Amino acid sequence: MNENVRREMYDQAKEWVLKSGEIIRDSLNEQRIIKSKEARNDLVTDVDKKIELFFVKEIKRTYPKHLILSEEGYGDKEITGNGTVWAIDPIDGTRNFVNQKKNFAVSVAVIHQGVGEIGFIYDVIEEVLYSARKSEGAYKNNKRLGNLEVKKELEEASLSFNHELLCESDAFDRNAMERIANKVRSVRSKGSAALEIIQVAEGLSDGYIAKKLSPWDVAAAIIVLNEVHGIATRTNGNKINLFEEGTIFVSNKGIHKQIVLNYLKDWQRKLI
Ligand code: 2AM
Ligand code: CA
Repeated sequence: MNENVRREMYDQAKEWVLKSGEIIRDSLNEQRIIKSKEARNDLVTDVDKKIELFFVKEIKRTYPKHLILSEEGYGDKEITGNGTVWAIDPIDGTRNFVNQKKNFAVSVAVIHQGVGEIGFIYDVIEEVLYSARKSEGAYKNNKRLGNLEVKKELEEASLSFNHELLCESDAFDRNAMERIANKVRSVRSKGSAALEIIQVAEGLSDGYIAKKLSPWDVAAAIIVLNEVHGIATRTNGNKINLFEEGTIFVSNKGIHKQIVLNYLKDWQRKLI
């Protein structure tokens, strides 16, 4: 993508992301309409839908040729990967939004010809905007994030896992998680994939391992992580196609290979 086009889209998207945060903050004291989706742990509220619709309307009005890949169904059904695609999660961490009224984020990515170009993760309650443009660095509000330290000692690492990894399934061996937990210093779980990847990008956590995440959960945060030289792959070490659902393992360069080779690679009974 041309640098000027990227900057122009970044400025436009930033305006929408900040506006979406304002709408969410204004809605915090209203009575919520909460529904469970097919998966037992998956929730959606009227705010998730309202915010997604806000983005879809603005993007379609401003960039009619762009496609939208989004969680709540207002985006496009057929995504080929060609052209410009927006991956949008109106609220990442919906359960936190409902239960805690914090620890959730708006996540917006722009992908052009399959390459992540622009990423925004907005922690709406803390009013912290993480952003990145490809090859132009990552920012926390207006402060540039430094490159990640390369830490090698697993014994000193703090990781986070998502809930699904700790449940037995025919798709993976959860003993791998127990083996990793025994090796590292601590394991946490925040409940928002986007914010957990961002914690790695900020150097506050050393890695995040999760199962079955969608493009809108991870694309924007991976774009930010790339700019600080963090690594994001599938749990078997394979490259991530930003349009596909799957597992994810993000970390700094120092521990990535050892965790994939010693703990994760043989862990999947089948690809998920
Ligand atoms: P969501 O809040 O947008 O649904 C929680 O571990 C993290 O995993 C959140 O980022 C959540 O995103 C994501 N996730 C993806 N699919 C999920 C599911 N079926 N159930 C619960 N969380 C899911
Ligand atoms: Ca969501």
